[in-house]
Amino acid sequence: MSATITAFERSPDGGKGLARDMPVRWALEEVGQPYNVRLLSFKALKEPAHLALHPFGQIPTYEEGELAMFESGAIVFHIAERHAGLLPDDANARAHAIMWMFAALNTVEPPIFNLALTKVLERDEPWYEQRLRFLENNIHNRLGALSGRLGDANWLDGEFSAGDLLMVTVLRRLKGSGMLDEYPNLSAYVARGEARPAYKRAFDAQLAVFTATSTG
Ligand code: GTB
Repeated sequence: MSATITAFERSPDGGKGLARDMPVRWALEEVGQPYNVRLLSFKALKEPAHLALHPFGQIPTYEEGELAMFESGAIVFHIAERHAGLLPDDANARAHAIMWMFAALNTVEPPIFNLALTKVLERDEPWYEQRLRFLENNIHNRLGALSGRLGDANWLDGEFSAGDLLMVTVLRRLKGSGMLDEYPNLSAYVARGEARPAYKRAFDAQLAVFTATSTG
């Protein structure tokens, strides 16, 4: 039975693949699993039917038979554990791939996410510029370290893994900020992720939703 995920009926990102159904779609495409998508309005996110699946009233969710899950990272991990292609068989290499999944979400993403939030919500605060510099500095610290670790390798730890899938997803949020440009190997890493056929299928699928709901 195909899994069903939830996504925005009309994503505020304009189809740029920044909403968090994107890593779930990408993971499913990487492992060759078909899936259904249930589209939700912002209003429907906070209604009882959806809150029963997701206590915080967000997307994405993932339903597969009796199993219902939320949290994109946990969903990607579940998909990677159930199907070949996103986690190595060797126990230590697998542990490393999982470590990079957590590093992407727990160590690299927070300052990137906070910068985006600050730019939207805190622009009128007297300390806005100071906060911006602080977060940009934090991001540069992370990017510098990540860039050093990646070096001239294609992926973070051997073959492409769920760790790379989440790291590329997180770094994509910086596109347009110019911050990635200072790290050519990270820019190339993101481009390599985006060039994967599975990524392209996932991106096109979420863009098709946006296009259909914007013109329809
Ligand atoms: N930790 C959770 C996960 O990873 O699954 C976070 C889920 C989450 O933040 N979901 C957001 C949501 O449902 C959508 S993705 N928000 C509605 C709400 O909270 O009421 C976050 C997001 C939203 C918009 C853009 N954008 O426009 O670029 C990018 C990312």
